[in-house]
Amino acid sequence: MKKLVLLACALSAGGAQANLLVNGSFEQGSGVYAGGAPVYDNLAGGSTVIAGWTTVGAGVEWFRPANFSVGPARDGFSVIDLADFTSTGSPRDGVEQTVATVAGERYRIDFSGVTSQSNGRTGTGTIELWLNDSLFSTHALTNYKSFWSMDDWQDFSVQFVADGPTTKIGFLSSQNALAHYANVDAFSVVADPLSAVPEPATWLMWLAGFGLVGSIARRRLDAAQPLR
Ligand SMILES: [Ca+2]
Repeated sequence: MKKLVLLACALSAGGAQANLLVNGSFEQGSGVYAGGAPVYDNLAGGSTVIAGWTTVGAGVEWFRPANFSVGPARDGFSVIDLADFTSTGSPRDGVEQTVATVAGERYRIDFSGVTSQSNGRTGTGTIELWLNDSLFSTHALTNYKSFWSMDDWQDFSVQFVADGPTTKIGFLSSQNALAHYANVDAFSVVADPLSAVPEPATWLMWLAGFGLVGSIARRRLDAAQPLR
């Protein structure tokens, strides 16, 4: 049994995939946060202040929920609002980053979002996932509250198969920022191989199955032995 446990641990450790995104939690960057100022940073389109990311459209708001006595962030301290408050949502605002991929391989994108009805917003929000400048999927935020709390994050997971050596990934909003919040955090892109190594639980089921078959075979063999 000890060998089985060791095997399960080894498989579990080997199954962890690295996040291909740089700074997927929006914790690193320059600008006002470099000095630790307790304010949000309103970033226009084309900004590379958030490490690893480029803002598009009218940009985003980069902030720490704790500075507004709400939160916590889904991961770490900082999040972004894809619906920048200066934006009308046309054409789109948000952040983009290009990651290295292998054509034909599958990947999984995970991210989290939260919205609210505070400050005149409707309590709805939509996150658009764009791959190589094409809309791939849309995700509705439904976890609103009548006050701005940001304590009820909604988690999303999407799979895609890459069609080239790089994939540009965009998290965008096409909504009027004065009517919606689309606060997001904890983005990750990981390899999700189509021919994945089975999970440890699957291995253990297989091994248990082999043991059962072996046991039945032994019993049959015993039963077939002539009496001496
Ligand atoms: Ca974060």
